[in-house]
Amino acid sequence: MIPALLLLVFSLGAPHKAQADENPRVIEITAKRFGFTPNQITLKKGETVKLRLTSEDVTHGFFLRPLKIDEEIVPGKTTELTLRPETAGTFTTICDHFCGVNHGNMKMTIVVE
Ligand SMILES: [Cu+2]
Repeated sequence: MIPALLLLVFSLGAPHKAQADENPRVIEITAKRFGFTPNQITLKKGETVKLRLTSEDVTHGFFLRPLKIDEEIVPGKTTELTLRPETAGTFTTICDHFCGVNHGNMKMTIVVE
């Protein structure tokens, strides 16, 4: 009786997980000279998230080699990117599109735990 019940719980659990991946958590990120808002986000390892990037002024970059992110954020346009980090750690995305004098300080932290 108990194993059958467990089986039922597991089979109900599975579609739930698939559904979560189809409707991932959406995180809005705004770029503006010379920073990102929010400037730190925390993700769970293996979690699918959708980042929605917009710019409030000029074109910025959003680059992070370890997570294979290489996007351009163009004013008036929303750049969407789906991410599923498989490695825990603290990562720093940079703006790799020259946007002004403090361009080199334009960074955002992604924590994967
Ligand atoms: Cu920039």
